[in-house]
Amino acid sequence: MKTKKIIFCAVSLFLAAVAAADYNSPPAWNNFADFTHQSWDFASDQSEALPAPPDGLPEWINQFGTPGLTNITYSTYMAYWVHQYSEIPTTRTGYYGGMADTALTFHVPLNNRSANWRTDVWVQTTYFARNDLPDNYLLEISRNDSFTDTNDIIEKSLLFEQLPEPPGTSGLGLWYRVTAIYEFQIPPADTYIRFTAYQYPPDANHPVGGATMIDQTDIDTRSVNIADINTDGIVNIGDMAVIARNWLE
Ligand SMILES: [Ca+2]
Ligand SMILES: [Ca+2]
Repeated sequence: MKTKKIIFCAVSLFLAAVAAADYNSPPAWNNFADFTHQSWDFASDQSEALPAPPDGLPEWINQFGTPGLTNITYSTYMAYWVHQYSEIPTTRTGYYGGMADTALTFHVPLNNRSANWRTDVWVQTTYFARNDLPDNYLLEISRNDSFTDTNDIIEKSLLFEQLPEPPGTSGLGLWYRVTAIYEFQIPPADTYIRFTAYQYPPDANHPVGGATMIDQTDIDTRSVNIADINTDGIVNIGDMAVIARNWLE
């Protein structure tokens, strides 16, 4: 019985560590063509030196150029880079936010291969935002930084999670993680990704509203040949087998 309890505690500690870790369940695209990886954890204030290259771990990998945090936007002046809020108990450090909606834009250079290829983009952001609405964020992806070119981009998956981490003392916010995968049917030379976190807005009882904190953003990409039907990174007999099994269906 005692042993079981110790094992249970060890598992709980491990799960707690996993829950607090970012770059959570990455897509493992390392062996695919044109793999890129970038993590920003905003450990220091880079707002005066944009674009800011990824500062998180694992170290960034991109053979097509230097990825960057290109833009930071707040809806009021009461937001900036913060190492840690004293009033919000969290082990997380280094984030852009404050008493305002907060938006960060990222640029990732890609390989614009021929039409026989597609490009997949995996995006994950960990953030603190209003807890009274499920749509407390906006995730946008485009070929250009004005976010007007979204042609031939398909959202393949979207996972919205509330994290088991302490809320703010005001009771107006919680920690969340959003993980999405997009497919560019025509490979672009660049992608721009913008993540917006929405604060609990000021009201009669809360004159400045709740806080936002964008704590980390991770982006992985790959190119996939459209003949790689089983998506294992190579076009070979395995893809023929998929065709054979589905022949004339
Ligand atoms: Ca951080
Ligand atoms: Ca294959």
